[in-house]
Amino acid sequence: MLTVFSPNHSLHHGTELKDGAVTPSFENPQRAEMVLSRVRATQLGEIVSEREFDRGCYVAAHSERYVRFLENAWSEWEVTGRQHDALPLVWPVGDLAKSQEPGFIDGKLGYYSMDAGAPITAGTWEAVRSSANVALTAIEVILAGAHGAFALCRPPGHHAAREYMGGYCYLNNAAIAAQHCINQGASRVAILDVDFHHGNGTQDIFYDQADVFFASIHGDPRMCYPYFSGNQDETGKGAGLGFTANYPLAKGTAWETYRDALKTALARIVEHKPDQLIVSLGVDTFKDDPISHFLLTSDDFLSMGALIAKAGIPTLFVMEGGYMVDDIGVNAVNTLIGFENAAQPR
Ligand code: Q9C
Ligand code: ZN
Repeated sequence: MLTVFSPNHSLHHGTELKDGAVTPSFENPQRAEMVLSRVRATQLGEIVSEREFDRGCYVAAHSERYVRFLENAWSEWEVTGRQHDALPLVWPVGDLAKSQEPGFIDGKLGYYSMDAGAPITAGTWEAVRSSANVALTAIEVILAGAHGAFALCRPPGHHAAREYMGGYCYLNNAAIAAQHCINQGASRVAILDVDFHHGNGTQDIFYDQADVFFASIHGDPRMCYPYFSGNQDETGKGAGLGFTANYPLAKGTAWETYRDALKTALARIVEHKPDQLIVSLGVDTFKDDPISHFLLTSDDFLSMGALIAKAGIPTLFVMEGGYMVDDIGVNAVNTLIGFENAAQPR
């Protein structure tokens, strides 16, 4: 299977607030390097660089003004004389209607975010747009006839909605790839999100669309981040009603229970008859993940890949979360190897 990778990911390295203290983000550059080394060590296949796409491809999944905000945020922050990462500190919740964009960067940061988990740094935009280009380059390989491909994206994307960042995510790489398929003529696409956290951003982007089916398996939002979405009764709205499916699972879930949810989600996906499947591949479902609460083993990711292959749909894997750096390479690549070993050639 072909892997698309950009060294530009390392331009983004930020901090986060953990238990009230500023610490280096769990979402660090070493993550992508560990996955890349494992792709090489296992000889998964060719590794290629991303190519350029125009911003219209990003605007297919986000608003124009949000993309402009991401592009300009660091320079607007920097001219105010601050050097540390730009983090939001105020949000327009409840009746503080989001009627107009603030004129000042501190207001914009809150206006365009769901939490303080997506720091803007000097290299963030360059890394973010390269990550989206990695996903777009890889989906074009699928559109050209490959049965599988791997977009080694960093930063991740699934918490980023049409108009906000959060949870280490800025542009939604999986959503951008999915909408690219539709814009290139696909009738239907499915996105399967196996990251431990609910893919709230992807859900937001496609919530009222019938052409992109979204299924997410994740920690129950009553106990797990992002807390405010991912319940079973969220199934889409308008034309999109019935085209979103959520499978919240309790903390402590291990493979057997996870597998049943995965089979159910895949059956729904097959029913949708998608031309392409995009997997938001977070491996923070791993038993030793430092910020998550499922109990999957490295071998379970082989089984996960095999089950996904059985759906028989051309599949793009897009890297999302996974914070146990020592094992992230094995876990991500095991999913791909499991898929490859079970896939039927087209
Ligand atoms: N104690 C992704 O996996 N912090 N983002 C949660 C829980 C934010 C995860 C803290 C986690 C964001 C792409
Ligand atoms: Zn996650």
